[in-house]
Amino acid sequence: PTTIYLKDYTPFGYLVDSVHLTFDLAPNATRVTSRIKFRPNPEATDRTFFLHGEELNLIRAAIDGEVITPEITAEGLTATVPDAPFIWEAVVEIDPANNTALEGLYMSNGMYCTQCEAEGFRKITYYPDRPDVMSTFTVRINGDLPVLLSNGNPSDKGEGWAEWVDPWPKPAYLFALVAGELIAHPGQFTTKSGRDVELNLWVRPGDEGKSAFGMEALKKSMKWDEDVYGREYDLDVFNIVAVDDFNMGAMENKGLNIFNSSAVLASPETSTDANFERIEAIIAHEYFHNWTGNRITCRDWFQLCLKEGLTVFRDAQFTSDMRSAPVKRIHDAIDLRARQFPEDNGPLSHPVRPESFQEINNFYTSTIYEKGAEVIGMLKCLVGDEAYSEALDLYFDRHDGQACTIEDWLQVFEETTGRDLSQFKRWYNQSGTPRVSVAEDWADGTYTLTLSQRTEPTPGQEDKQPQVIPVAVGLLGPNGDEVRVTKVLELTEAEQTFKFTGLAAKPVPSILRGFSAPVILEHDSTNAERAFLLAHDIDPFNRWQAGRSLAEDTLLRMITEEATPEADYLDGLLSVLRDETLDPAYRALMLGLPTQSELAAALHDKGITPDPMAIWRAAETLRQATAQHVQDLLPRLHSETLVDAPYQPDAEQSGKRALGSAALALTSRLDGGIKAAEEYAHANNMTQQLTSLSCLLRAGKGEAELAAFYDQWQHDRLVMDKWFALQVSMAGPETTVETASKLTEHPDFNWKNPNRFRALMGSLVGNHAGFHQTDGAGYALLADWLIRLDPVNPQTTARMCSAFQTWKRYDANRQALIRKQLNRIAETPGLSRDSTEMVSRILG
Ligand code: DPP
Ligand code: ZN
Repeated sequence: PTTIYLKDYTPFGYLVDSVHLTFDLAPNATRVTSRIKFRPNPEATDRTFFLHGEELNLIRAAIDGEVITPEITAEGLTATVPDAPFIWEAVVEIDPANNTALEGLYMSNGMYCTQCEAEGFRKITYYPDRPDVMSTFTVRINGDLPVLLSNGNPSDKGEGWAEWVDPWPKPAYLFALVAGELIAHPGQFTTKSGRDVELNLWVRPGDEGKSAFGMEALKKSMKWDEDVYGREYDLDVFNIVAVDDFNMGAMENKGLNIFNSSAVLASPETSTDANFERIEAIIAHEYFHNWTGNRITCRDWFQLCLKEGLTVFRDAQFTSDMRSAPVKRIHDAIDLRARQFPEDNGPLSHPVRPESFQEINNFYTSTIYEKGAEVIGMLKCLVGDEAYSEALDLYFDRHDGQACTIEDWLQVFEETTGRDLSQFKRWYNQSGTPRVSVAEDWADGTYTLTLSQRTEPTPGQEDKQPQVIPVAVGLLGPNGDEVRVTKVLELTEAEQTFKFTGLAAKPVPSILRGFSAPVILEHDSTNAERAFLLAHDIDPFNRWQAGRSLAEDTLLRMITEEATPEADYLDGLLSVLRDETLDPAYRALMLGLPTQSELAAALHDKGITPDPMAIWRAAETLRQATAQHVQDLLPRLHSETLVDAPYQPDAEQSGKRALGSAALALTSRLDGGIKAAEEYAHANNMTQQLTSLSCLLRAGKGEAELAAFYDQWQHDRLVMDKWFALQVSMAGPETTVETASKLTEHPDFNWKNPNRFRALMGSLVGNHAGFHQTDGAGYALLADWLIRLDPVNPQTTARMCSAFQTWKRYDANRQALIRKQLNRIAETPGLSRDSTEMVSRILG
C-alpha cells in the first residue's frame, strides 16, 4: 500500500464551479449521471486531470459534449482536457445493494443512503474526491420511493423524483442522498435573524416513537450555537435520518445529517440515560459541524482535527451547559484515559495532526477527536475566554467558505493575542502523552513546586521536545481551607520551579485542577494527602481525582503486595456518599474504579507485568469490601435516589438513577441479587431494566430475566445490541470467551451490522480478564471474526484491530499468542488496506 504524506500536499489542477448529479436508483444498477464544470486552477502548477473513482462501471464519458475514452485504473481515471473551462460528463453504474462496506451509496433495510467521509464519494462517481475541492451541488433523484433527500434546499419534485440544490460550496465528502420509506418527525426553528427553518428527523416505520428526543436536542443545539458562538443556520431545511447499518456514529453532511440509529433513536423504554446523553451530544456535534467542518472545512485529511477536535470541544461545552459541567469533565477524563492514553502510548500512537497515512479511515481516532479537543481546551485556558471568543470570530470571518489548515487556526490566535504559539504547536505535531512529575519543598513560609515533563518515544518520534502545559494549581491549608486560589502555571521547560510565598503552614497542593492538560500526573503524594483532598478540595475534578488515585493506589497494592483494601479509601468514600449536598451523579462517579485495562497500564509503567486475573481479583475484592463498608448507608442511598416523577433523561434524574444503580450493584454483592430481581420485576425504563439485569448476571443469576428480556425486545435491534453486549460484559473471566463464542451462533447475531458486531466483539475486548484468558482463546475468537468481516466491511474490521494495541504490556506467553493472531490476520489473502495498515502498525 502507498503512504501519503502531508509534506507532499499540492492543490488540484482544476477548480469546480458546479456539480449536477442525476441518480436513477435501482438496487443493483443505480445510474449516476454527472455534469461538472471545471476550469484550470490558477494556483496550481500540475495540470494532470485525474478523477478518483473506485468500483464504478463507466458507461460513458464526455468532455464538452465529445465522447472520450479515459485511462482507467482501480483508483480512478486520467483524461486529456482543454486548457480552458470545460464540462465533464459521465454516466456510471453502481451496485448499492451489494455495498457491504457501507462507504459510498449503499442500502440498509431497503433504504438507500450514503457515507462519503472520508473517501466514499469516489464510489459514487468520478470526481476529485479531496476536501479542498469545493463546489455547489444540484442533485436530481429518480426513484420509486416516497422520500427522496439530498443536501441543501428542495427545489422541485414530482411523482418518483425530487431535485435538491445546495447553494453552499462543499467538498464531496459532505455529499448525501437518502431514499426510502421514511416517516418524519417534524420541527421548526427560527434563527436569530428571523429565518424559518423546517426540521425533520426521518425514521423507518416502527421507530416513530423514538424521534422526539433527537428533535429537541437539535433545537437546543441550534439555539446554543447562536448564543455561544454567534453561529446561525444557513439553509431552509435541516434533515436528520436514522440508519441501522452505519460505520460511524453519525455524519454531518450539509443539511442532511445521517445518523447511526443508535446515535439518534431514543425512548425511555428502550434507551438508557447514558444513551440519551450521548444522543444529545452527537446531535449537537453533527449540527455544530455546519460551521466547524462544513462552512470551514479541512484542506486535506491531515487536518482532520481542525474540524473534529474543535467540534468535540464545542459539543463538550454544550453538554456542560445542558447538564453538569464537573460531571461532564470527569466523564471526558475517564474516557480519554480509557481510550486515548492507550493509543498515545502504544504502537498506534500518532500526532493530533498526523504526517502520513495509508488509509485515512484509520485516523478517525480518539487522538484526533478527544486529544484534539483537549488541545483546544488548553489553548482557551492559556489565552483566556475573551481572547478565545475573539479568535473564533476572526476564524469564522476570515475562513468562511475555505478549506483550512492548523496553521490558519493558530494564526487567528496569534493575531488576536499577540502570543507566539510555535511551542504550543507541538501539541499538534508531537505524539505521546506527556508525563508531568511533581517535587515539593517547604521552607520559611515558601512552598516550592517543581514540575518536570517528559514524553516517552513513540513510533517515528524518538526525541520529544518540551510542550506548553497549563497546570492549574490551588493550595489548601491544614484545616482544609483554600489558601491559594487556582492559578494556571505554564510549564514550558523540561523542568520548572514555581514558588508560593507568605504561607503560614505547609499547604497541600491540588494539582492539575479541572484536568487542565491531557497528561499523566506523577505525584507521589501520600494516601493521607489524597484523603485530605477527597474531603476538602473545592475543585470538583480534583476531589474526584483524589478518590480515584486512592482507589488506584489501593488496587495496585492489593495486586502487588497482597495488601488489604485501604481504610483511607473506604472511609473517604463513605463520607462522600453520605454527603447529600453533593450531586448524586458526582457521588456515583466517586464509586467508579479505574478500568482493569488502566490498572494493567499502570503496572506496566512500574515495570511489573500485569496479570489480568490478579487485577480482576483485586477489583472484585475491593468492590466486595466497599459493599460491606458502606452497607448501612445503602438503604438510604436507595430511598434518596428514588425518582417519583415521570421519566426524564435530564441530568437530575439520570444522576439519581446513576447513584441508585451504583448502590444496587453494591447491594447485590451482599444479598445475592434479591433486590436486583425485585427492581427488574418493577422496572419501567431501560436504565433500570439494564442495571438490575446486569447486577443479576454479575451475581450469577438472572437466567430467567435474560430470556424474558429477549422475548420482550427481540423485535428491537438497538435493544438486542444491549442484550448481546450485556452477557459478554457481565460474564466472569472463565466464561467470557465461551459466552461470546456461543452468542456468535445465535440467529440474531447479524455480524454484518456494525452495531451488532461491535456489541459482541467490543464487549469481549472490554472484558479485560476474559479477553486475556491464558490459553489465547479470546484472541483467536476475535481474530476469526476480524478475518471474516474484513472482506465485508474493512473499516469496522480495521478499527477493531486496535483491541490488540496493548499487547506488549503482557507476559511473553500472551504476547506470543497475540502475535500469532496478528500474523494470521496479516497473512490473510486479500486483506484490506485498512486492516493491513492497522495490523502492521500494531506489530511494529
Ligand atoms: N461523522 C464523523 C463525525 O462527525 C466524521 N465527521 O465526527
Ligand atoms: Zn465530527
